[in-house]
Amino acid sequence: MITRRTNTCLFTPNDIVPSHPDLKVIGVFNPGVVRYDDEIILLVRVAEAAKEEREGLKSSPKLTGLDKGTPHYEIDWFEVDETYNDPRKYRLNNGYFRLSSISHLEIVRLNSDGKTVKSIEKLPDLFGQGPEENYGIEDPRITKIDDTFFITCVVVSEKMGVATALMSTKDFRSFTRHGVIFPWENKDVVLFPQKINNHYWAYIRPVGDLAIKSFSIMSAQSHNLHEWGEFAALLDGHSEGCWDSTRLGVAAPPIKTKEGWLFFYHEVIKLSDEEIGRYVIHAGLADLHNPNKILAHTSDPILVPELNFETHGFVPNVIFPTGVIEDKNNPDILQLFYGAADSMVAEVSISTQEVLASL
Ligand code: MAN
Repeated sequence: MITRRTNTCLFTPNDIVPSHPDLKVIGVFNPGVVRYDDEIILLVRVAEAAKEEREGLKSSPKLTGLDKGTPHYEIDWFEVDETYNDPRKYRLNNGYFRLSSISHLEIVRLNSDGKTVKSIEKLPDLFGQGPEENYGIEDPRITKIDDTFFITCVVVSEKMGVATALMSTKDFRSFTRHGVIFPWENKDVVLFPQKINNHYWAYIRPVGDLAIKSFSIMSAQSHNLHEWGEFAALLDGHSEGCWDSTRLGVAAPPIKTKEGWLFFYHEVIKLSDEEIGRYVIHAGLADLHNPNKILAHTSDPILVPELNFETHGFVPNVIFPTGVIEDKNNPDILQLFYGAADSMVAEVSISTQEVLASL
């Protein structure tokens, strides 16, 4: 484990105004992060659930459209399999799943220290739009390539299931959608901040039903950020446990260091199929000229959920970093921004040298 130099809780669901009178905010978490002028900008995931409760039924909100920037929702009610125990989703009696909440993104501006909030803003562009996003947008990761900020995010819909889509912006006021780039079922997609050997690169984490082995972090390459190929499997889970106990996913876009591309990734440790597990954090290092070559990774986690706001919340025992920036005043310090227990957003500062020494 490495030393937490500073650790700050930034904001909680109480700081967010619901987007509709029928909904309540149950979590604000998993922020994409970037330094922009004198500020640090976070794109945060806001999860909302129906306020109303009905006996014997569970609710799942979906977006039906935006009217002058205001989202419209419909709430579906289901009888569910009561033996399935995961606050994030329900298993319906026909075997299909529905989410217990719906997410959109909001823009949070922090002062340049990354520890104090200046403003939190809703933008119509950052709600799910159209049939590929009608169950919402989740877990954004931001990468600046040349003068454009590219955002990979999970989109959920009846049409496409759980997929990863691409958006871009130059000013964090208007956003362009580029559609789904990794279809069902792909999460934890991060882009590298520059071309390597004339290609754009991404780390991705596809999953499926017929697991021959644990799911790997993979790489993919592209000429244009839209069409991806050259897939290579890179990293498998490290821990012993049940068959899918070792799900991994890259946390945030890799950071260039003299030693290689430094990246952080989560590992889900669960001892049985029934439990959600603990989300712990590892670090890895990849060759600067070939991200398929993993030079080192930690075998023991560098961060585990241990503070009260990490071990308690909507999904207990979760640290889920989705953004990393270098401290402006101290080149050795990295600030990791993470969702804690799928409930709130926090920041932890760590030393790059200490992380590299642990590899
Ligand atoms: C999944 C994703 C994340 C979430 C974690 C922890 O990996 O849905 O959005 O934060 O689980 O619950």
